[in-house]
Amino acid sequence: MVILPTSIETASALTQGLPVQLINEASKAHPKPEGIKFAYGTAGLRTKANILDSTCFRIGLIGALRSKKLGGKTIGLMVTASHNPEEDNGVKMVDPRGEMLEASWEPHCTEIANATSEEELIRSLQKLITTFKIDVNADASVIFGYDTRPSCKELVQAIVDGLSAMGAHIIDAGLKTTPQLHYLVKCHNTKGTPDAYGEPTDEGYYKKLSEAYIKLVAGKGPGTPLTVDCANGVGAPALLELTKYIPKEHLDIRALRTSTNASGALNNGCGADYVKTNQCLPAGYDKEDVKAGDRMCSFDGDADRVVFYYLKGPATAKESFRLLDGDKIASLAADHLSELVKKAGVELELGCVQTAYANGNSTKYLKQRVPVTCTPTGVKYLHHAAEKFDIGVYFEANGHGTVLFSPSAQKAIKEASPSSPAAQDALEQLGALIDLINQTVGDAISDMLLVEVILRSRQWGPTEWDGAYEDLPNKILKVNVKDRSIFKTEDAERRLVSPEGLQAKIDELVGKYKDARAFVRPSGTEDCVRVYAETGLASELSALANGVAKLVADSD
Ligand code: 16G
Ligand code: MG
Repeated sequence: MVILPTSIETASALTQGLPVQLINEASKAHPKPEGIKFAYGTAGLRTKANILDSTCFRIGLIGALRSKKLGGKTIGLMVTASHNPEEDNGVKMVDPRGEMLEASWEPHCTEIANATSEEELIRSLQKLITTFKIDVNADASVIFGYDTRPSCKELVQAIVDGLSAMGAHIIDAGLKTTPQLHYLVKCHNTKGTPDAYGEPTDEGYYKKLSEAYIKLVAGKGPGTPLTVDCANGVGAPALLELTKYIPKEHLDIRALRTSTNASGALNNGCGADYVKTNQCLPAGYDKEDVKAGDRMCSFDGDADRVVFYYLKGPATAKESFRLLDGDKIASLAADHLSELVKKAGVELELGCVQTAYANGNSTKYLKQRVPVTCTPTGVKYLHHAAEKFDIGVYFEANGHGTVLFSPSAQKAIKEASPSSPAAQDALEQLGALIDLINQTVGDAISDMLLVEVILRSRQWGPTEWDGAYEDLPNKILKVNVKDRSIFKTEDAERRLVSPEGLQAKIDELVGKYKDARAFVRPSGTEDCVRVYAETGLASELSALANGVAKLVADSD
């Protein structure tokens, strides 16, 4: 007779190998600050760096368990707070294919980060182990990277302490952009397989991108300079390294805001978020000899976002500034890739994924050309929706995005027999684009190269690119509320279901303006509620945005 273990017996058997003693001891060196509530959100765990030590230690523990759950596959941990101020920091987990942590683990990360004592910490770890039936005795491998923030060193030590307590194999990737870390995770896990993504080294990353780029721009004549604002962050050394692999005639970079050691400089008056939010040049650019028509772009603090822009008049005039944001990158990429697919004569469906923040006119433009879907904010949602297409172009308006080629699309492109030299050329270009684009996550460097390739191949400057459609005037406002968790949304964050009655009031207000749209959602990274408004008439924008913000504030 076979005696099946009861669930309690199964649970205790599962958690038996947990090194409780080691975890307890190590945890004492990383006490949780009292009265603070952490939450694993869209960007992992992110807050002021000086209260993150215990969280990093515990994420180390969880990272090791995640790897054990997946049979020892390498998991990534990235220490960064992206575009946030320098004093913030954060940590997020990267799954084996280079994608965001599986959502069902997020509440456990939150619970474990909030355990108030060693006993509670062990209990919450045991709960994770039994919920996901983790073999604690399995091997674990974790790679971590970090950005240029001064707080990273100590936080990384906390992670290492967590990983060591669990006996994980640790790979220190050092200073990295977030997308480089995603790349490395995928490379480690696919090495030696038919799906090998690339060499799991820095050199492998730069070689893969630069070789594909050179293939795509070869013979297209010398390029014109591109000014890059590196946000005084980790994108600066990465960009500098990349330029060593690409001759200047192919990529002529003028790197600005590269002070990674200057205290307080990170994201300060510069970077993709500053430029997108304020819809203006990085501070001080008017003294940087930038001229009308120059191509410029800005990375964010961890180089996973990029926005482009140019001036159509003098730098000193605010109205000269023209933003080419994530929506404009999506339209450029979708148009170019659709054209190549058509020329190549392969049957592939290309679709676009946006969020509610996409400018109404970009959605209109794209919908006339390709299928478009809308998801909630956050890369994990867009990424998964993009996987449903053969070629999925996804971009948030803030410049975070990439293009995914499904395995079958990659196969079709590789194996197609071209019917003409033009088809052959299109297939070769698609093949190189598959390598140029970092398909694990949005990557400022890779996206920047993609834009450069498309502009070069069309002989376009920023003005021609900008001509696709005219952005509707738009604004994002921040409203501080007592409790943002009461703001609940539906329909990909385009409508509020709670607080009751607020959506009806917003609808009524929006109805008073021409071609207007507005929505309200709780931020996933800051303690506030965000209001987005767009109107057909620029003169009406502030009235609508402020009006909606007031409705939110009054409902509090
Ligand atoms: C995070 C998200 C980004 C999103 C932003 C919204 C990832 C990797 N990053 O930075 O995609 O646009 O949050 O911030 O998912 P919010 O919720 O504060 O508006
Ligand atoms: Mg970022």
